Amino acid sequence: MKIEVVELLRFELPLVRPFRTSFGTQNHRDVILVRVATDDSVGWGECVVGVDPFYNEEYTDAAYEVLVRWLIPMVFAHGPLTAEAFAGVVANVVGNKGAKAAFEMALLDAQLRAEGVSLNSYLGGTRSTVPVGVSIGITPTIDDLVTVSQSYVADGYARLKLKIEPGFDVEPVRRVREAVGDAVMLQVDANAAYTADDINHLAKLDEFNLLLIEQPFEPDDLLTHAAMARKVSTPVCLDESIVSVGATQTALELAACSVVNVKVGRVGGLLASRDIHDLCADRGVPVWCGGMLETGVGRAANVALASLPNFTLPGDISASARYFDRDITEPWVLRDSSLDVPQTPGLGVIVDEEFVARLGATRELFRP
Ligand code: SMG
Ligand code: MG
Repeated sequence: MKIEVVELLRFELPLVRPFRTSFGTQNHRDVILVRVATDDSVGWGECVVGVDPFYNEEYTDAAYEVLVRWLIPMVFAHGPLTAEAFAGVVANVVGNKGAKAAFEMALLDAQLRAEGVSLNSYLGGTRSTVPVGVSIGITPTIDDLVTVSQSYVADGYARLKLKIEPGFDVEPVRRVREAVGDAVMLQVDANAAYTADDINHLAKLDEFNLLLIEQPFEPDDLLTHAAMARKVSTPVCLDESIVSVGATQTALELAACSVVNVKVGRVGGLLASRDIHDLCADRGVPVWCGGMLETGVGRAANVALASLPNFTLPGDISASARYFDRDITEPWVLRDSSLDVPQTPGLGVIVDEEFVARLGATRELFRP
């Protein structure tokens, strides 16, 4: 592809309700979109990093700067390229995987639109709908959590994920399990809020028939995750620790997890995500698609990825209405606790640029 223009759009999109995790509260998305125009097509990518470096070390101001100062110039200096070549072209930039993933997504979208190929078929997807769940933030009271959980079940979600932290774990899970019954799939996510001293406490979650417990400990503390996996019967899943194929291999060798959360923005892009999927499939380890409160753009990438065969657990890929009053693409709609996989070229969604402009988006243009 010969790239003619790269454009960065940035705007805020309010969430329908605050989302609180063990590391902080989010009221809106600070969205960066990458728009790539080639001689014969246009592609879009979404940068899913947080506004603060709390989930991982990336944050939106830094991701924007990395795109402007390094990634865009490196791509322009390289000349015509494919989406597959992108990771190699920007390999000198260490980390910054959310920024890289956004650029790669836009390149892949442009390339596949030009070829008339849908993202899901390019990646090797085998499903036309993907099962999804909803991630529920920490609430002021357990009663609130029960109410919110019941409302999502009423909306049609067959799988709930509860955010937990020290002081908000066993009792909230017990109450939600009692309220929603055994038929609803339930899992928890600690976002690294616990330490090795908490293993016996976390083992109390075993009685609630959870699908998994996600990332109880620090991302680089694989040995404590392995110790936990030996001690508890609930499967341990890693999120923040899974930053690459190599990190996944190490985690599996150490038996630090038996389930893997794959996030495009955390591992550096859709192609690395597919590689991690393939590795886990070879090892018989199920994966599922994580979420970063994406707009319709990033959600399209997640849905296509989740259509691959070893994505056997529901993803954190909820309908647009769970996040925003109005999405920036056509809305994603829940049906049978699933989303439909687009079959049209590329990501298969159209960005509502008029709406994005009304949100006050800044647009910065770059040419070779
Ligand atoms: O996109 O529905 C979503 C949110 C899923 O819980 C979710 N993501 O650790 O898995 C996670 C969190 C990280 C994002 S917190 C803003
Ligand atoms: Mg998580």
